[in-house]
This record gives sequence, C-alpha cells and structure tokens, in this order.
Amino acid sequence: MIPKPVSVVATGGKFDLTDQTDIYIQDESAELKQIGQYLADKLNPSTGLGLEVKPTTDAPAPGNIYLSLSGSDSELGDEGYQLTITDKLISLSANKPAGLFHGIQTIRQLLPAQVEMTSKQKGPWEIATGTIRDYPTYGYRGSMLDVARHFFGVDDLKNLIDQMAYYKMNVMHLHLSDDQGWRIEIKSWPNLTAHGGKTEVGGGEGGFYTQEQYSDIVKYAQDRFITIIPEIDMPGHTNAASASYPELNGNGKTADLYTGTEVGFSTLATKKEVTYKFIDDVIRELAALTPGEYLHIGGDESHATKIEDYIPFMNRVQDMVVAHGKKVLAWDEIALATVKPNTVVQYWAKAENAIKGVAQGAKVLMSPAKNAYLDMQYDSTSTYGLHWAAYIEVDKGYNWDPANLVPEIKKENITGIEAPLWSETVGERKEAEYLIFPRLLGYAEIGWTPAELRNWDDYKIRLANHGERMKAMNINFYPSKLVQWDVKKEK
Ligand code: NGO
Repeated sequence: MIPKPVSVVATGGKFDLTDQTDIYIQDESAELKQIGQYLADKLNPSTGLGLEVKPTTDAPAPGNIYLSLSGSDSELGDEGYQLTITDKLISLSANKPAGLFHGIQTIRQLLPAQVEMTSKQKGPWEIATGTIRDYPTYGYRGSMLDVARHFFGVDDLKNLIDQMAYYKMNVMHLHLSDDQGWRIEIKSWPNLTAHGGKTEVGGGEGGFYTQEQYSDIVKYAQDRFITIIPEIDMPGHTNAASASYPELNGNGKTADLYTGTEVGFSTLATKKEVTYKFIDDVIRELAALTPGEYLHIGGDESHATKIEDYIPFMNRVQDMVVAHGKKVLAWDEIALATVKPNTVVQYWAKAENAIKGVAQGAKVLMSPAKNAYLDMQYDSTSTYGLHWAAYIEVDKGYNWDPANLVPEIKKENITGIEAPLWSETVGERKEAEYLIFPRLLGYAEIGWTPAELRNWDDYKIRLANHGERMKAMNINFYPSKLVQWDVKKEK
C-alpha cells in the first residue's frame, strides 16, 4: 500500500469478492452513495462482478462491503478511516466522507493489481483480512500542474485528479497564468484568453479553460475530495496579461506573446490604479469559481519589479484576496513583504524567506525545489525536465522529511507538502506522467505517513508492486533502475 497506513494488523484470512457482493452504505446519504459508486465504478469493469450500491440501516449480511460514518473517533480526524476486513465482511468507517473516500483507495490497493484494468480480468478477487487504522500526518497533500507553459486540457486534469486520489492526495494547485499564457477565462477582461491564451512554450496553440470548464474541473476534484487552488502569478510572470492589455505592462517595453522559457523579465505596472482594478476583477471572478479557501497569487521571481514596489504591491493584493473572502498562498518571496494573517508561504527556493514567513507567524507549505520539484530530471540522461535545482532520482525524492529539512521550520509550522510540475519541457500527458510518476507516490507518502514509519528499503518494495498497478492504469512512469519492477508478489 502507498501511502503506508498508520497501523495494519493482519489476521491471516481472506475475504472473497463474488458476484453476490454489493456495497452497502449507511442510510440514504447522497455523499455516501457517491463514494460507494466511485468504488463500484472502479471495481466493476475489471472484476465483472456487478457490485451495486445499496442503502441500509444495519450492518449487511456476510459477503458484502459496508461503508458507514461512525461519528467521533477523534484519532481518525476528518480524513482518517478504519477498515476492518473479516472473512465475512469488509467494513469501512470514518468520521467524515473524506475518510471513507481515502479508505476505498486502500480497499482498491488491497485487491490484485489487475483490478485497475478497464477490461474484464480473471479473478479470484481476494482481500487479506485484518484491521487498518489510518489518518494523515499533514492536512495539505498536493501537487501542482503548470498549465501556462504548456496547456493541458480538461481530460488531462481529470485523469491526474483520479491518479492523485488513488494516493490520498487532497489538493491540486493550478498555475493558470505565466509569461507564455493566460489559461482561465475572465469575463471582464476577455482579451486575456482571446489573445493571451493563444500560444505556449515552443509556439504551440496553447488554450484556456472557459469558466464552465473550470467549474467542471473543480466539481470533479471536489467529488474526489481534492481542492483546486488556482494561481494567478504576479507581479512578475505576467507577460501574457501585458501582451493582452498593454496598459498593465510595467517593464517599459512592448509585450508580445512569448514562447521561450526565460523567467524574470515581466512585471505589472505596480503604480497604476488600472492594475489594481484588473487584479480586483480577476480575484473576484476567480473567488466566485473557487469553493476552496485559498487563492495563490504567485509572487515569485519578480526580478523586473523593484523591491520598493514589490512590497506594497504584495501587501495590497493580499488584502484584496481577503476582501473577496479567501486566504492567500504565495511563493516564498512574499515573506519579503508583510505576511498577512492566514497567508501561507510556499517554500520553493530560499529557506531564509520561509524562515522570515515563520517569524511573521505564517505556516509554510513545503515544495523545496531540490527535493520536491517534479520537473527536475531524474539524472543527466532524462529526456524531459530541467536540472537547475537538482537531479531527483526516485530515492532522493522520497528520502526527506519536511519537518526536518530546515531547523527553523518545525512540524507545527508546516501545513503540508506540494510537488509541482512545471511544464517548460512537457506538453503531452504521457510526457508529464513520465516526470510525475513514480515520484508522486513518494510525495503522497511523505504527506500522509508518519515520518517514523517511512524508509526507502521498505518503500522501494511497495513501489515495485505499484509498477503493475501503474501499468494497469496506463500510466507512463519512469522505470527507475533503483526499483526492481519485476517483483510480482504483493508484500
Ligand atoms: C521556478 C520558477 C518557475 C519555473 C520553475 C522551473 C518557481 C516558483 N518559479 O519555481 O517559473 O517554471 O522554477 O523549475
């Protein structure tokens, strides 16, 4: 299992899924029904067992799966679950629906790997008996996709959302704007997408999400207990906006659409009121599309913005986000400004910035480029990716502890971990998958599993077993030589 559960007690027997098995849910709750249906939809194509979701007021007869909300098992929290499997019943309980959803991922992972295929496979469909109690170490377990450098369509995002859900991740951060493209429709500033969405790195056709498409992604993620956090990067990384509305441009040059990969040359006009009118409109429309708590305002690499302009700009924009009812996430440079209450600092480059954030009372989201950037190459022979921060082989990506990386940043200062995929070098789903997998599984485990239960030697065997699962899910993962992918036996 990945991520490794907090506690597993095996009892040595087995439960057989048969064509008599159904998924019973406690009472007529729409949310439980949807979670039960997610499990049925994942298991039915491969097993052909025709599992149905049925409401019940009591524990069901032997041979079935039972999902129930138990109420108040405080150790499990909002996302934990208890899974008790006997030879008669698979019983999953949790305080909240999110816990049940994470628990059904465990049920999937306890079944043979072929269960993940979408065509009918030969059984038997046996699950080992025992009890699992499980809950996450960090509340924020995320990944980021840069859809600005290369655009990725709605189906690519949905695919990634399902893959993240399988590993119990709960946040997807979308980097929606950069020098090379603006990817979210803003109705009050239509040229952002009409012009600014037209291209991407390398000169491809780019693209953007209409607000309707975006809401569809948000809902799809929500149904999988994943929160979407939208990012509009500013005051730098704004060439696409300036190329669409020249009055926003602050670097004194004419902004044309840009298809290269340099960073740090663009800036909004931080002293012009029209810039704040623009930002307020964007934040208002985005906040209305966002059920999650956070909006990300970037703030990284604003090399074309003077620091004396950067500071009041970031302070003012934070207040604007709060005025629209949201909290702020921003890259670590924000700590050079005033970090407002509830703003979370995303550590990517400079520990001293993150430490400044902590000193101002902020929580830190851990995305250190040297450890957690999915766009870093595995080694010098990697086809895709960059290596400005590091080469990150699968062991290096796994072998670190967010609470033990920077002495001044302690566990209580950390909201969680996020692994970003920047897309300068990848534009197709399969290319992105090659960088994301298998490292994402390691980041999922770092976010979920207590540090004292993690070690590479144990993880690499479990990861080897996930090779078959990733293949069954048609994921184009990097077959690291550090892992013996041919190991067939489940551990
Ligand atoms: C940096 C930069 C991005 C690049 C990325 C490439 C941050 C926060 N800003 O990370 O614009 O795409 O590196 O690894």
